[in-house]
Amino acid sequence: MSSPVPVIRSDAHLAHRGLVELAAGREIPCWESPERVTVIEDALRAAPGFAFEAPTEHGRGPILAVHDADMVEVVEHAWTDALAAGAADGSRPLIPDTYLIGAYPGAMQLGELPAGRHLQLGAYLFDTATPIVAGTWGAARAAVDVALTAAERVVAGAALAYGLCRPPGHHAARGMLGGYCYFNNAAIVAEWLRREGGAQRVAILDIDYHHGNGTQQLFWERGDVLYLSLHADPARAYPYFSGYASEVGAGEGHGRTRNWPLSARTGLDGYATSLAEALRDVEAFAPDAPLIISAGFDTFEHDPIGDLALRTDDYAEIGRLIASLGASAIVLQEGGYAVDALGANALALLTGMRGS
Ligand code: OKP
Ligand code: ZN
Repeated sequence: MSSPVPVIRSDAHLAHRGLVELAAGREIPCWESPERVTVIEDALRAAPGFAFEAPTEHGRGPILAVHDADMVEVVEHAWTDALAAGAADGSRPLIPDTYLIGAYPGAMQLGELPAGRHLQLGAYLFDTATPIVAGTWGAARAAVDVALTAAERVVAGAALAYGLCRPPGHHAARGMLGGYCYFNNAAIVAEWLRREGGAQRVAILDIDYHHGNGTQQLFWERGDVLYLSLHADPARAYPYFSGYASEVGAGEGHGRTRNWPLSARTGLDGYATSLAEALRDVEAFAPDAPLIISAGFDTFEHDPIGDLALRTDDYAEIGRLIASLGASAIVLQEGGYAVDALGANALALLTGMRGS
């Protein structure tokens, strides 16, 4: 019997509850709910072979190694600035009404932002699905600590560790927030392995339904971090503007980004074909650090915001295929919104990865 798989989890996320998001002009309850990770933790606790641990604090340093300090301050202070300015009564999430898109400046040199961090939010967000509430800063900080603590367990010798991150991270870029994401947990771990872990080459495999535009942006010109993503074709699926197969990185990062856009209703066969290509890329890159997996279960056949067709048992097979690399791995939770199936799906992936 192999040693238990460390599962790093925190209750700090419970205070991050966004209330509403907009879908086709309608106000709907946030898909990205606290229950998502509660059900995963419950399912793993009911199964043998997992050891549950709280994260240790790593401070802001690893976050600031990846994200703009001004953006981090907006996440920290937007809520209290809004209350202090009387711009919010604390009963509803902050969702900006005005966004600083790339076309705004044209040839103008714009250099100033309003002082209130709640008013700066629209300069960093790229969608309306990423609300700020009182508990957001604490939850986003804890998710980073969860990810880094999982990484530490693997660096210390565990073959596999699972960081039950919430909020997720892969849509957060250097100076951009969105897609339920504030800080890019996987990218922070990759950078931390480079700076603190002595690694020269780090690979991130993203198996969430959505393209990890944030992770791709962060490592676009980097030769030392391989970013591979399987996801719904952005021609029909969020985030729409990135994730096409033609995107392969630039400069020293040329060829170190690869994307596999998938058709609607892709099941295990089609998925495994693309995954095999990605795994060959990992092997050719020969990382000298644990493999980082951005793990989303929104590829599930019944996911409410996805349209792929993976089944619960398929996650075990995907886990076995990844494990066939023989590399140690840090699995970090990203998306997945079919709450009733999330526990079984996470258990299946981890069971496949650990080999029993
Ligand atoms: C976060 B993660 C679809 C709207 C999608 C945001 C999705 C964020 C997904 N109609 N809105 O990658 O699971
Ligand atoms: Zn997703």
